[in-house]
Amino acid sequence: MTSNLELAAWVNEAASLMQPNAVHWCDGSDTENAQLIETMLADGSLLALNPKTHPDCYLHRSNPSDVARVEHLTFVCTSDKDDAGPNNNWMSPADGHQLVNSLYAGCMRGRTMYVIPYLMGPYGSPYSRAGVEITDSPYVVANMRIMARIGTRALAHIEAGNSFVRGLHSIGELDPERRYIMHFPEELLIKSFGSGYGGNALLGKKCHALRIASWQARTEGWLAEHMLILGIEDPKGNVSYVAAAFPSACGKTNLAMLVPPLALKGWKVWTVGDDIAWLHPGPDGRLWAINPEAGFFGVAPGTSTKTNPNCMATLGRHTIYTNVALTPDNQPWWEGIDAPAPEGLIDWQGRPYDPANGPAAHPNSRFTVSATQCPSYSPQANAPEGVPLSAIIFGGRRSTVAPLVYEALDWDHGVFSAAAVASETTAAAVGQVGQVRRDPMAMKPFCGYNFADYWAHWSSFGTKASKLPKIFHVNWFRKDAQGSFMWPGYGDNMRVLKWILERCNGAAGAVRTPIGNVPHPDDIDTTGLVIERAVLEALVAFDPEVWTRELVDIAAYFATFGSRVPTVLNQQVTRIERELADKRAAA
Ligand code: OXD
Ligand code: MN
Repeated sequence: MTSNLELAAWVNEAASLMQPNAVHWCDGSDTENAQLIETMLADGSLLALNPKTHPDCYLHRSNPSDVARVEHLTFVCTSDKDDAGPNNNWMSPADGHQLVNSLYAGCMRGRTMYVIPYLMGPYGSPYSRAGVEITDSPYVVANMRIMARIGTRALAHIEAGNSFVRGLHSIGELDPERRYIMHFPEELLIKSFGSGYGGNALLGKKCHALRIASWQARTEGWLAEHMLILGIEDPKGNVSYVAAAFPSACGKTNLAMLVPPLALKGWKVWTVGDDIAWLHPGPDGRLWAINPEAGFFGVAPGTSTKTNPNCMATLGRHTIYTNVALTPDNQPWWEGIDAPAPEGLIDWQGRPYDPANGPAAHPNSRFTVSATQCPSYSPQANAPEGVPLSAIIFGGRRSTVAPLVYEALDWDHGVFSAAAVASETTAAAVGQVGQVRRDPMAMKPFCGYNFADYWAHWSSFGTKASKLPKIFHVNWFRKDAQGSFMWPGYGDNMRVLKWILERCNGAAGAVRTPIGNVPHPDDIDTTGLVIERAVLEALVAFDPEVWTRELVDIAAYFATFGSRVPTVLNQQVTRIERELADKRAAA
Protein backbone atom coordinates (compact mmCIF):
# COMPACT_ATOMS: atom_id res chain seq x y z
CA MET A 1 0.00 0.00 0.00
CA THR A 2 3.02 2.25 -0.02
CA SER A 3 6.19 2.64 -2.04
CA ASN A 4 8.09 3.52 1.15
CA LEU A 5 9.75 0.23 2.05
CA GLU A 6 10.59 1.29 5.60
CA LEU A 7 6.96 2.18 6.27
CA ALA A 8 5.66 -1.00 4.60
CA ALA A 9 8.04 -3.15 6.68
CA TRP A 10 7.01 -1.42 9.93
CA VAL A 11 3.29 -1.88 9.20
CA ASN A 12 3.89 -5.57 8.41
CA GLU A 13 5.84 -6.01 11.60
CA ALA A 14 3.04 -4.35 13.61
CA ALA A 15 0.44 -6.55 11.92
CA SER A 16 2.37 -9.74 12.74
CA LEU A 17 2.60 -8.67 16.37
CA MET A 18 -0.98 -7.44 16.80
CA GLN A 19 -2.67 -9.88 14.41
CA PRO A 20 -5.61 -7.83 13.14
CA ASN A 21 -8.27 -9.38 10.90
CA ALA A 22 -7.65 -6.73 8.27
CA VAL A 23 -5.34 -3.81 7.57
CA HIS A 24 -6.87 -0.60 6.20
CA TRP A 25 -4.71 2.24 4.87
CA CYS A 26 -6.61 5.48 5.48
CA ASP A 27 -6.94 7.84 2.53
CA GLY A 28 -8.75 10.51 4.58
CA SER A 29 -11.63 10.74 2.08
CA ASP A 30 -15.24 11.64 2.84
CA THR A 31 -16.33 8.18 1.66
CA GLU A 32 -13.96 6.48 4.06
CA ASN A 33 -15.13 8.72 6.90
CA ALA A 34 -18.80 7.97 6.12
CA GLN A 35 -18.06 4.23 6.27
CA LEU A 36 -16.28 4.55 9.60
CA ILE A 37 -19.17 6.55 11.04
CA GLU A 38 -21.61 3.87 9.80
CA THR A 39 -19.52 1.19 11.52
CA MET A 40 -19.48 3.10 14.79
CA LEU A 41 -23.20 3.89 14.65
CA ALA A 42 -23.87 0.20 14.08
CA ASP A 43 -21.73 -0.98 16.99
CA GLY A 44 -23.05 1.76 19.31
CA SER A 45 -19.71 3.52 19.86
CA LEU A 46 -21.25 6.63 18.30
CA LEU A 47 -24.75 8.03 18.64
CA ALA A 48 -26.09 10.34 15.94
CA LEU A 49 -27.23 13.68 17.34
CA ASN A 50 -30.34 15.52 16.19
CA PRO A 51 -29.77 15.97 12.42
CA LYS A 52 -31.96 19.09 12.32
CA THR A 53 -30.11 21.01 15.03
CA HIS A 54 -26.72 19.23 14.78
CA PRO A 55 -26.15 17.88 11.28
CA ASP A 56 -23.36 15.30 10.97
CA CYS A 57 -22.69 15.46 14.73
CA TYR A 58 -22.07 12.46 16.97
CA LEU A 59 -21.73 11.60 20.63
CA HIS A 60 -19.14 9.14 21.87
CA ARG A 61 -19.29 7.85 25.44
CA SER A 62 -15.94 6.66 26.74
CA ASN A 63 -15.38 3.90 29.17
CA PRO A 64 -15.85 5.80 32.49
CA SER A 65 -12.29 4.87 33.50
CA ASP A 66 -10.86 6.44 30.35
CA VAL A 67 -11.78 10.11 30.27
CA ALA A 68 -8.50 12.05 30.62
CA ARG A 69 -4.77 11.94 30.13
CA VAL A 70 -2.90 9.60 32.45
CA GLU A 71 0.29 11.36 33.45
CA HIS A 72 1.30 8.63 35.91
CA LEU A 73 1.19 6.07 33.08
CA THR A 74 3.01 8.23 30.54
CA PHE A 75 6.71 7.44 30.08
CA VAL A 76 9.70 8.85 28.23
CA CYS A 77 12.10 6.00 27.44
CA THR A 78 15.60 7.36 26.84
CA SER A 79 18.90 5.45 27.03
CA ASP A 80 20.08 7.82 29.77
CA LYS A 81 17.53 8.41 32.54
CA ASP A 82 18.80 11.97 33.08
CA ASP A 83 17.81 12.89 29.53
CA ALA A 84 14.15 12.31 30.46
CA GLY A 85 14.65 14.30 33.68
CA PRO A 86 12.71 14.41 36.95
CA ASN A 87 9.78 15.91 35.04
CA ASN A 88 9.06 12.60 33.27
CA ASN A 89 8.38 9.02 34.28
CA TRP A 90 11.24 7.00 32.86
CA MET A 91 11.77 3.44 31.73
CA SER A 92 14.73 2.08 29.74
CA PRO A 93 13.90 1.66 26.05
CA ALA A 94 14.42 -2.11 26.34
CA ASP A 95 12.00 -2.41 29.29
CA GLY A 96 9.50 -0.05 27.65
CA HIS A 97 9.43 -2.07 24.44
CA GLN A 98 9.18 -5.36 26.26
CA LEU A 99 6.33 -4.19 28.45
CA VAL A 100 4.17 -2.73 25.69
CA ASN A 101 5.01 -5.40 23.11
CA SER A 102 3.77 -8.05 25.52
CA LEU A 103 0.45 -6.17 25.69
CA TYR A 104 0.38 -5.71 21.92
CA ALA A 105 0.78 -9.44 21.19
CA GLY A 106 -2.44 -10.48 19.44
CA CYS A 107 -4.30 -7.38 20.75
CA MET A 108 -6.03 -6.66 17.41
CA ARG A 109 -7.46 -10.15 16.85
CA GLY A 110 -10.98 -9.73 15.48
CA ARG A 111 -10.32 -6.04 14.79
CA THR A 112 -9.22 -3.92 11.83
CA MET A 113 -5.84 -2.22 11.94
CA TYR A 114 -6.06 1.31 10.54
CA VAL A 115 -2.89 2.90 9.18
CA ILE A 116 -3.16 6.70 9.29
CA PRO A 117 -0.50 8.72 7.47
CA TYR A 118 -0.73 12.30 8.77
CA LEU A 119 0.90 15.67 8.46
CA MET A 120 1.25 18.09 11.38
CA GLY A 121 1.37 21.62 9.98
CA PRO A 122 0.21 23.29 6.77
CA TYR A 123 0.75 21.57 3.43
CA GLY A 124 3.86 22.96 1.77
CA SER A 125 5.37 24.35 4.99
CA PRO A 126 9.05 23.57 5.58
CA TYR A 127 8.13 23.32 9.28
CA SER A 128 5.44 20.62 8.89
CA ARG A 129 6.25 17.08 10.02
CA ALA A 130 4.76 13.73 9.09
CA GLY A 131 3.71 10.79 11.17
CA VAL A 132 1.94 7.48 10.79
CA GLU A 133 -0.42 6.20 13.47
CA ILE A 134 -1.47 2.57 13.55
CA THR A 135 -4.64 2.07 15.58
CA ASP A 136 -7.52 -0.34 16.10
CA SER A 137 -9.97 2.45 16.96
CA PRO A 138 -12.23 3.92 14.28
CA TYR A 139 -13.02 6.72 16.77
CA VAL A 140 -9.34 7.62 16.73
CA VAL A 141 -9.32 7.67 12.92
CA ALA A 142 -12.39 9.95 12.81
CA ASN A 143 -10.83 12.33 15.37
CA MET A 144 -7.39 12.30 13.73
CA ARG A 145 -9.10 13.21 10.46
CA ILE A 146 -10.31 16.42 12.10
CA MET A 147 -7.22 17.21 14.17
CA ALA A 148 -4.50 16.51 11.59
CA ARG A 149 -4.16 16.39 7.79
CA ILE A 150 -4.51 12.67 7.18
CA GLY A 151 -4.49 10.36 4.17
CA THR A 152 -3.22 10.40 0.60
CA ARG A 153 -1.43 13.75 0.65
CA ALA A 154 0.34 12.98 3.92
CA LEU A 155 1.43 9.60 2.53
CA ALA A 156 2.75 11.29 -0.61
CA HIS A 157 4.80 13.59 1.66
CA ILE A 158 6.35 10.54 3.33
CA GLU A 159 6.87 8.77 0.01
CA ALA A 160 8.71 11.86 -1.25
CA GLY A 161 11.42 10.89 1.25
CA ASN A 162 10.47 12.94 4.32
CA SER A 163 11.00 11.36 7.72
CA PHE A 164 7.99 10.37 9.83
CA VAL A 165 7.21 9.69 13.48
CA ARG A 166 5.84 6.20 14.09
CA GLY A 167 2.94 5.75 16.48
CA LEU A 168 1.39 2.46 17.55
CA HIS A 169 -1.91 2.50 19.34
CA SER A 170 -4.37 -0.10 20.54
CA ILE A 171 -7.25 0.45 22.89
CA GLY A 172 -6.57 -3.05 24.26
CA GLU A 173 -9.30 -3.81 26.79
CA LEU A 174 -9.41 -0.21 28.12
CA ASP A 175 -8.16 -1.61 31.38
CA PRO A 176 -6.61 1.15 33.54
CA GLU A 177 -4.28 -1.48 35.00
CA ARG A 178 -2.96 -2.27 31.52
CA ARG A 179 -2.54 1.25 30.13
CA TYR A 180 0.76 2.83 29.03
CA ILE A 181 1.67 5.83 26.92
CA MET A 182 5.31 5.27 25.97
CA HIS A 183 7.63 7.58 24.06
CA PHE A 184 10.95 6.59 22.53
CA PRO A 185 12.27 9.97 21.36
CA GLU A 186 15.61 8.55 20.19
CA GLU A 187 13.64 6.35 17.75
CA LEU A 188 10.93 8.94 16.95
CA LEU A 189 8.48 6.29 18.12
CA ILE A 190 5.32 6.23 20.27
CA LYS A 191 3.61 3.16 21.72
CA SER A 192 0.24 3.68 23.37
CA PHE A 193 -1.94 0.95 24.86
CA GLY A 194 -5.18 0.69 26.79
CA SER A 195 -6.81 4.10 26.29
CA GLY A 196 -9.01 5.69 23.64
CA TYR A 197 -8.90 9.18 25.20
CA GLY A 198 -7.68 12.09 23.03
CA GLY A 199 -4.33 12.97 24.56
CA ASN A 200 -3.46 9.28 25.03
CA ALA A 201 -4.74 8.03 21.68
CA LEU A 202 -4.70 10.76 19.02
CA LEU A 203 -0.96 10.34 18.73
CA GLY A 204 -0.38 13.34 16.44
CA LYS A 205 -1.38 15.66 19.28
CA LYS A 206 0.42 15.50 22.62
CA CYS A 207 2.63 12.47 21.94
CA HIS A 208 4.01 13.62 18.58
CA ALA A 209 3.46 17.39 18.34
CA LEU A 210 4.72 18.02 21.89
CA ARG A 211 6.72 15.19 23.48
CA ILE A 212 8.55 13.84 20.42
CA ALA A 213 8.60 17.22 18.63
CA SER A 214 10.08 19.00 21.67
CA TRP A 215 12.94 16.49 21.58
CA GLN A 216 13.44 17.01 17.83
CA ALA A 217 13.13 20.78 18.24
CA ARG A 218 15.94 20.83 20.76
CA THR A 219 18.34 19.04 18.45
CA GLU A 220 17.24 21.09 15.43
CA GLY A 221 17.02 24.59 16.98
CA TRP A 222 13.30 25.29 17.26
CA LEU A 223 10.56 25.03 19.92
CA ALA A 224 7.47 22.78 20.18
CA GLU A 225 5.11 24.39 22.68
CA HIS A 226 1.74 24.01 24.43
CA MET A 227 0.53 27.35 23.08
CA LEU A 228 -2.39 28.92 21.30
CA ILE A 229 -1.61 31.40 18.54
CA LEU A 230 -3.76 34.43 17.82
CA GLY A 231 -3.68 37.51 15.65
CA ILE A 232 -4.81 40.85 17.14
CA GLU A 233 -6.10 43.38 14.65
CA ASP A 234 -6.01 46.99 15.86
CA PRO A 235 -8.50 49.65 14.74
CA LYS A 236 -6.12 50.66 11.93
CA GLY A 237 -6.15 47.11 10.53
CA ASN A 238 -2.61 46.11 11.60
CA VAL A 239 -2.42 42.51 12.82
CA SER A 240 0.14 41.45 15.47
CA TYR A 241 0.55 37.84 16.51
CA VAL A 242 0.86 36.46 20.00
CA ALA A 243 1.39 32.91 21.32
CA ALA A 244 0.19 31.96 24.78
CA ALA A 245 0.89 28.93 26.95
CA PHE A 246 -1.55 27.87 29.66
CA PRO A 247 -1.95 24.49 31.33
CA SER A 248 -4.72 22.20 30.06
CA ALA A 249 -8.29 23.41 30.63
CA CYS A 250 -7.21 26.96 31.60
CA GLY A 251 -8.94 28.75 28.71
CA LYS A 252 -6.58 28.52 25.72
CA THR A 253 -9.48 27.86 23.34
CA ASN A 254 -11.42 30.82 24.80
CA LEU A 255 -8.47 33.20 24.46
CA ALA A 256 -7.70 31.98 20.94
CA MET A 257 -11.26 32.83 19.84
CA LEU A 258 -11.79 35.94 21.97
CA VAL A 259 -14.39 38.50 20.96
CA PRO A 260 -13.32 41.94 22.27
CA PRO A 261 -15.84 43.96 24.31
CA LEU A 262 -17.94 46.34 22.20
CA ALA A 263 -16.41 49.28 24.06
CA LEU A 264 -13.00 48.50 22.52
CA LYS A 265 -14.10 49.55 19.06
CA GLY A 266 -12.21 48.31 16.03
CA TRP A 267 -10.26 45.51 17.76
CA LYS A 268 -10.56 41.96 16.48
CA VAL A 269 -8.93 38.63 17.27
CA TRP A 270 -8.00 36.03 14.65
CA THR A 271 -7.51 32.39 15.62
CA VAL A 272 -4.44 30.57 14.31
CA GLY A 273 -4.41 27.70 16.82
CA ASP A 274 -5.73 26.81 20.27
CA ASP A 275 -3.31 24.27 21.74
CA ILE A 276 0.07 23.73 20.08
CA ALA A 277 2.60 26.01 18.41
CA TRP A 278 5.86 25.19 16.68
CA LEU A 279 8.20 28.18 16.76
CA HIS A 280 11.14 28.75 14.43
CA PRO A 281 13.59 31.63 14.27
CA GLY A 282 13.12 33.25 10.85
CA PRO A 283 15.74 34.86 8.61
CA ASP A 284 14.50 38.26 9.82
CA GLY A 285 15.40 37.51 13.45
CA ARG A 286 11.77 37.11 14.54
CA LEU A 287 10.16 33.93 15.89
CA TRP A 288 7.60 32.48 13.47
CA ALA A 289 4.80 30.21 14.65
CA ILE A 290 2.77 27.50 12.93
CA ASN A 291 -0.12 25.54 14.36
CA PRO A 292 0.63 21.88 13.61
CA GLU A 293 -3.03 20.95 14.15
CA ALA A 294 -6.06 21.30 11.88
CA GLY A 295 -8.84 21.14 14.44
CA PHE A 296 -9.86 21.86 18.01
CA PHE A 297 -10.18 19.21 20.72
CA GLY A 298 -11.65 21.56 23.28
CA VAL A 299 -13.16 21.27 26.74
CA ALA A 300 -16.96 21.59 26.48
CA PRO A 301 -18.08 22.57 30.02
CA GLY A 302 -18.15 26.33 30.47
CA THR A 303 -18.37 26.99 26.72
CA SER A 304 -21.34 29.21 25.85
CA THR A 305 -22.29 32.10 23.63
CA LYS A 306 -21.30 34.36 26.52
CA THR A 307 -17.86 32.84 27.23
CA ASN A 308 -16.91 31.90 23.67
CA PRO A 309 -19.36 32.89 20.92
CA ASN A 310 -16.90 32.00 18.15
CA CYS A 311 -16.53 28.51 19.53
CA MET A 312 -20.31 28.04 19.76
CA ALA A 313 -20.57 29.15 16.12
CA THR A 314 -17.85 26.63 15.21
CA LEU A 315 -19.69 23.71 16.84
CA GLY A 316 -23.00 22.17 15.95
CA ARG A 317 -22.14 20.65 12.57
CA HIS A 318 -19.55 18.01 11.61
CA THR A 319 -18.56 17.73 15.26
CA ILE A 320 -17.71 14.76 17.43
CA TYR A 321 -18.70 15.25 21.07
CA THR A 322 -17.18 13.02 23.74
CA ASN A 323 -18.72 12.50 27.18
CA VAL A 324 -21.16 15.40 27.08
CA ALA A 325 -24.76 14.99 28.29
CA LEU A 326 -27.69 14.42 25.93
CA THR A 327 -31.03 16.23 25.89
CA PRO A 328 -34.25 14.27 25.22
CA ASP A 329 -34.23 15.60 21.64
CA ASN A 330 -30.67 14.40 21.09
CA GLN A 331 -28.78 17.63 21.44
CA PRO A 332 -25.46 17.89 23.30
CA TRP A 333 -25.56 19.60 26.68
CA TRP A 334 -22.97 20.54 29.28
CA GLU A 335 -22.67 22.60 32.43
CA GLY A 336 -22.31 26.27 31.53
CA ILE A 337 -23.90 25.97 28.05
CA ASP A 338 -26.54 28.59 27.29
CA ALA A 339 -29.67 26.58 28.18
CA PRO A 340 -30.48 25.23 31.65
CA ALA A 341 -30.51 21.46 32.14
CA PRO A 342 -33.75 20.24 30.53
CA GLU A 343 -36.08 17.63 31.98
CA GLY A 344 -35.10 14.16 30.85
CA LEU A 345 -31.40 14.93 30.47
CA ILE A 346 -29.14 11.88 30.03
CA ASP A 347 -25.72 12.14 31.68
CA TRP A 348 -22.34 11.39 30.08
CA GLN A 349 -22.57 7.78 31.19
CA GLY A 350 -25.97 7.31 29.55
CA ARG A 351 -27.96 7.45 32.82
CA PRO A 352 -30.92 9.73 33.57
CA TYR A 353 -29.27 12.82 35.01
CA ASP A 354 -29.17 12.85 38.80
CA PRO A 355 -27.07 15.60 40.43
CA ALA A 356 -26.21 13.08 43.14
CA ASN A 357 -24.05 11.32 40.51
CA GLY A 358 -22.04 14.49 39.77
CA PRO A 359 -22.18 16.74 36.72
CA ALA A 360 -24.24 15.74 33.70
CA ALA A 361 -21.32 16.23 31.30
CA HIS A 362 -17.93 14.96 32.38
CA PRO A 363 -15.78 17.98 33.47
CA ASN A 364 -13.27 16.94 30.79
CA SER A 365 -15.89 16.28 28.10
CA ARG A 366 -14.72 17.46 24.71
CA PHE A 367 -15.65 18.48 21.20
CA THR A 368 -13.58 17.69 18.12
CA VAL A 369 -14.15 20.08 15.25
CA SER A 370 -12.33 21.36 12.19
CA ALA A 371 -10.64 24.74 12.62
CA THR A 372 -11.99 25.79 9.21
CA GLN A 373 -15.46 26.09 10.77
CA CYS A 374 -14.33 28.80 13.18
CA PRO A 375 -15.61 32.28 12.21
CA SER A 376 -12.41 33.86 13.54
CA TYR A 377 -10.09 31.37 11.79
CA SER A 378 -7.14 33.43 10.59
CA PRO A 379 -6.55 33.82 6.85
CA GLN A 380 -2.88 33.29 7.78
CA ALA A 381 -3.49 29.99 9.63
CA ASN A 382 -2.16 27.91 6.75
CA ALA A 383 0.68 30.23 5.75
CA PRO A 384 3.65 27.92 5.12
CA GLU A 385 6.03 30.37 6.81
CA GLY A 386 3.76 30.78 9.85
CA VAL A 387 3.07 34.08 11.60
CA PRO A 388 5.67 36.36 13.28
CA LEU A 389 5.31 36.73 17.04
CA SER A 390 5.31 40.08 18.83
CA ALA A 391 4.72 38.59 22.27
CA ILE A 392 4.67 35.28 24.12
CA ILE A 393 2.37 35.00 27.11
CA PHE A 394 2.59 32.42 29.88
CA GLY A 395 -0.04 31.91 32.49
CA GLY A 396 -1.41 29.71 35.18
CA ARG A 397 -4.56 29.30 37.22
CA ARG A 398 -3.66 30.90 40.56
CA SER A 399 -6.22 32.21 43.00
CA THR A 400 -3.43 34.15 44.80
CA VAL A 401 0.17 35.33 44.27
CA ALA A 402 0.40 36.10 40.53
CA PRO A 403 -0.79 39.56 39.42
CA LEU A 404 -3.15 39.95 36.46
CA VAL A 405 -0.22 40.62 34.12
CA TYR A 406 3.46 41.45 34.19
CA GLU A 407 6.12 41.87 31.58
CA ALA A 408 9.50 40.16 31.81
CA LEU A 409 12.48 42.49 31.96
CA ASP A 410 14.39 40.67 29.20
CA TRP A 411 14.54 37.28 27.46
CA ASP A 412 16.27 35.34 30.25
CA HIS A 413 13.96 36.83 32.84
CA GLY A 414 11.08 35.76 30.59
CA VAL A 415 12.46 32.22 30.49
CA PHE A 416 12.72 32.32 34.29
CA SER A 417 9.11 33.55 34.66
CA ALA A 418 7.90 30.81 32.33
CA ALA A 419 9.95 28.13 34.09
CA ALA A 420 8.43 29.29 37.38
CA VAL A 421 4.78 29.08 36.23
CA ALA A 422 2.53 27.37 38.75
CA SER A 423 -1.09 26.40 38.27
CA GLU A 424 -3.95 24.60 39.96
CA THR A 425 -4.55 21.17 38.39
CA THR A 426 -7.69 20.56 36.27
CA ALA A 427 -9.80 17.63 35.08
CA ALA A 428 -7.78 17.29 31.85
CA ALA A 429 -5.60 14.74 33.62
CA VAL A 430 -6.52 11.97 36.01
CA GLY A 431 -5.77 13.01 39.62
CA GLN A 432 -6.75 15.56 42.22
CA VAL A 433 -8.14 18.82 40.83
CA GLY A 434 -7.14 22.22 42.30
CA GLN A 435 -3.65 21.36 43.59
CA VAL A 436 -1.04 24.04 42.88
CA ARG A 437 1.93 22.55 41.02
CA ARG A 438 4.80 23.99 39.02
CA ASP A 439 3.95 23.73 35.35
CA PRO A 440 6.87 25.35 33.50
CA MET A 441 5.81 26.78 30.14
CA ALA A 442 2.55 24.76 30.67
CA MET A 443 4.67 21.82 29.49
CA LYS A 444 4.86 19.72 32.68
CA PRO A 445 2.95 16.84 31.08
CA PHE A 446 4.38 17.34 27.61
CA CYS A 447 8.09 18.10 27.58
CA GLY A 448 9.81 15.03 26.10
CA TYR A 449 13.13 15.65 27.86
CA ASN A 450 14.78 17.03 30.98
CA PHE A 451 13.26 20.40 31.89
CA ALA A 452 16.68 21.77 32.86
CA ASP A 453 17.91 21.14 29.28
CA TYR A 454 14.66 22.58 27.96
CA TRP A 455 15.16 25.82 29.92
CA ALA A 456 18.73 26.03 28.59
CA HIS A 457 17.34 25.53 25.08
CA TRP A 458 14.82 28.33 25.62
CA SER A 459 17.56 30.60 26.97
CA SER A 460 19.75 29.86 23.92
CA PHE A 461 17.25 31.72 21.70
CA GLY A 462 18.50 34.90 23.36
CA THR A 463 21.44 34.70 20.97
CA LYS A 464 19.73 32.82 18.12
CA ALA A 465 17.20 35.47 17.13
CA SER A 466 17.69 39.22 17.17
CA LYS A 467 14.04 40.36 17.26
CA LEU A 468 12.61 38.08 19.88
CA PRO A 469 9.04 38.56 21.12
CA LYS A 470 8.59 40.14 24.55
CA ILE A 471 7.54 37.72 27.28
CA PHE A 472 4.57 38.28 29.61
CA HIS A 473 2.86 36.40 32.42
CA VAL A 474 -0.89 36.61 33.01
CA ASN A 475 -3.31 35.26 35.60
CA TRP A 476 -7.04 35.53 34.87
CA PHE A 477 -7.95 33.51 37.96
CA ARG A 478 -7.18 35.70 41.02
CA LYS A 479 -9.85 35.33 43.73
CA ASP A 480 -10.86 37.66 46.54
CA ALA A 481 -11.25 36.72 50.22
CA GLN A 482 -14.78 35.49 49.48
CA GLY A 483 -13.54 33.14 46.76
CA SER A 484 -14.98 35.14 43.83
CA PHE A 485 -12.97 35.79 40.68
CA MET A 486 -11.67 39.38 40.68
CA TRP A 487 -11.16 39.78 36.93
CA PRO A 488 -14.10 39.25 34.52
CA GLY A 489 -11.94 37.29 32.04
CA TYR A 490 -13.15 36.02 28.65
CA GLY A 491 -13.68 38.93 26.20
CA ASP A 492 -12.37 41.43 28.75
CA ASN A 493 -8.97 39.73 28.54
CA MET A 494 -8.66 41.85 25.39
CA ARG A 495 -7.88 44.75 27.74
CA VAL A 496 -4.79 42.90 28.95
CA LEU A 497 -3.82 41.90 25.39
CA LYS A 498 -4.10 45.56 24.43
CA TRP A 499 -1.69 46.58 27.22
CA ILE A 500 0.67 43.81 26.11
CA LEU A 501 0.69 45.06 22.52
CA GLU A 502 1.10 48.63 23.69
CA ARG A 503 4.13 47.54 25.73
CA CYS A 504 5.54 45.89 22.59
CA ASN A 505 5.09 49.18 20.72
CA GLY A 506 6.47 51.22 23.60
CA ALA A 507 3.12 53.02 24.02
CA ALA A 508 1.91 51.92 27.48
CA GLY A 509 3.21 52.70 30.93
CA ALA A 510 4.28 50.22 33.63
CA VAL A 511 5.74 50.02 37.10
CA ARG A 512 9.09 48.24 37.53
CA THR A 513 9.05 45.56 40.26
CA PRO A 514 11.50 42.72 41.02
CA ILE A 515 9.24 40.24 39.17
CA GLY A 516 8.82 42.44 36.09
CA ASN A 517 6.86 45.41 34.81
CA VAL A 518 3.27 45.52 36.05
CA PRO A 519 0.72 47.98 34.70
CA HIS A 520 -0.35 50.91 36.78
CA PRO A 521 -4.18 50.60 37.15
CA ASP A 522 -4.53 53.53 34.72
CA ASP A 523 -2.53 51.66 32.06
CA ILE A 524 -5.32 49.09 31.56
CA ASP A 525 -8.07 50.31 29.23
CA THR A 526 -11.26 49.92 31.28
CA THR A 527 -13.57 51.74 28.86
CA GLY A 528 -17.04 50.27 29.34
CA LEU A 529 -15.95 47.95 32.17
CA VAL A 530 -17.50 48.17 35.61
CA ILE A 531 -14.73 47.32 38.05
CA GLU A 532 -13.97 48.88 41.42
CA ARG A 533 -10.72 50.80 41.54
CA ALA A 534 -9.65 48.87 44.66
CA VAL A 535 -10.14 45.57 42.83
CA LEU A 536 -8.09 46.73 39.86
CA GLU A 537 -5.36 47.96 42.19
CA ALA A 538 -5.33 44.61 43.97
CA LEU A 539 -5.16 42.75 40.64
CA VAL A 540 -1.99 44.52 39.53
CA ALA A 541 -0.44 44.82 42.99
CA PHE A 542 2.93 43.28 43.68
CA ASP A 543 3.38 41.96 47.23
CA PRO A 544 7.04 41.56 48.31
CA GLU A 545 6.13 39.32 51.28
CA VAL A 546 4.15 36.88 49.14
CA TRP A 547 6.85 36.85 46.46
CA THR A 548 9.60 36.24 49.00
CA ARG A 549 7.84 33.00 49.92
CA GLU A 550 7.13 32.24 46.26
CA LEU A 551 10.78 32.66 45.34
CA VAL A 552 11.87 30.19 48.03
CA ASP A 553 9.47 27.68 46.47
CA ILE A 554 10.70 28.41 42.94
CA ALA A 555 14.35 28.02 43.97
CA ALA A 556 13.54 24.73 45.71
CA TYR A 557 11.78 23.52 42.57
CA PHE A 558 14.74 24.42 40.34
CA ALA A 559 17.05 22.63 42.79
CA THR A 560 15.24 19.34 42.11
CA PHE A 561 16.86 19.48 38.65
CA GLY A 562 20.37 19.63 40.17
CA SER A 563 23.37 20.96 38.33
CA ARG A 564 21.72 20.81 34.89
CA VAL A 565 19.69 23.95 35.70
CA PRO A 566 21.06 26.77 33.49
CA THR A 567 23.01 29.40 35.40
CA VAL A 568 20.84 32.16 33.95
CA LEU A 569 17.84 30.89 35.93
CA ASN A 570 19.76 30.80 39.21
CA GLN A 571 21.04 34.30 38.44
CA GLN A 572 17.44 35.48 38.13
CA VAL A 573 16.66 33.95 41.54
CA THR A 574 19.61 35.81 43.05
CA ARG A 575 18.66 39.11 41.40
CA ILE A 576 15.02 38.89 42.51
CA GLU A 577 16.08 37.87 46.02
CA ARG A 578 18.33 40.92 46.24
CA GLU A 579 15.63 43.28 44.95
CA LEU A 580 13.04 41.80 47.31
CA ALA A 581 15.41 42.30 50.25
CA ASP A 582 15.83 45.95 49.20
CA LYS A 583 12.04 46.35 49.05
CA ARG A 584 11.60 44.82 52.50
CA ALA A 585 14.36 47.02 53.90
CA ALA A 586 12.72 50.11 52.39
CA ALA A 587 9.26 49.18 53.72
C1 OXD B 1 -5.51 18.95 25.74
C2 OXD B 1 -4.81 18.91 27.05
O1 OXD B 1 -6.30 18.05 25.45
O2 OXD B 1 -3.95 19.78 27.26
O3 OXD B 1 -5.24 19.87 24.96
O4 OXD B 1 -5.09 18.04 27.88
MN1 MN C 1 -3.57 21.08 25.63
